[in-house]
Amino acid sequence: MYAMEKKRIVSPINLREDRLPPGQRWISAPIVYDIVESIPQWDIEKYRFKVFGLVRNPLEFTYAELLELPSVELIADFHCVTRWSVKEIQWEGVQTSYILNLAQPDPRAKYAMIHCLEGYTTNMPIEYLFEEDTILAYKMNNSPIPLRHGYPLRLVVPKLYAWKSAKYVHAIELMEEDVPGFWEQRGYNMRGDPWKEERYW
Ligand SMILES: Nc1nc2c(c(=O)[nH]1)N[C@H]1C(S)=C(S)[C@@H](COP(=O)(O)O)O[C@H]1N2
Ligand SMILES: [Mo]
Repeated sequence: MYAMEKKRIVSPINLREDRLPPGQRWISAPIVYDIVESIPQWDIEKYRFKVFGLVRNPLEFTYAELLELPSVELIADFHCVTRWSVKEIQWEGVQTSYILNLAQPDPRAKYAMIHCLEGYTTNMPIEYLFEEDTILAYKMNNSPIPLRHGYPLRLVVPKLYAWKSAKYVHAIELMEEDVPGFWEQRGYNMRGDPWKEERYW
């Protein structure tokens, strides 16, 4: 028997002529940015990922259950608002569209808040979670995501600046109103489209 080929998604942006957003430059590897100095070694047995808020079917997964869900490989560029970009990072995980379809968003749900284990939060319009290249990744460059790059689970949203690609994700909350997350409360943009240079305010 042959193992089924994993679906491979190349972010459509990587094929565009304006692939490098305005005001950015390429560097070779992502620089670690964290709002706290040290990240604990999370207890994976106690870890849960949740979807809550305006959904008909709230969800809760163990890490082992997440690994059982249909997964994709994603190749996508990564753009930090501090003006560096990294080409073609390879991720593996579950499309957020798949998870949200299981959760069945209430029609009033228009925005999402991403909640992270160390207390970081970030908000975005719900549409970005239905993009085919938005995933909850548990692997980076063919290995489990390194601790400082977001283990055990990281949101990857190639169409937005990297501060929206939340590390150490433990929940997605769906909301009717747009509520600012950690950096958004400190002046970062509520959407953050790099091609429109939506950096601050
Ligand atoms: N949980 C969490 N996610 C986060 C951050 C953070 O401080 N905490 N920083 C963001 C910022 S500003 C950037 S640029 C990227 C950096 O990703 P890296 O640390 O994997 O290079 O993570 C984003 N996701
Ligand atoms: Mo950033």
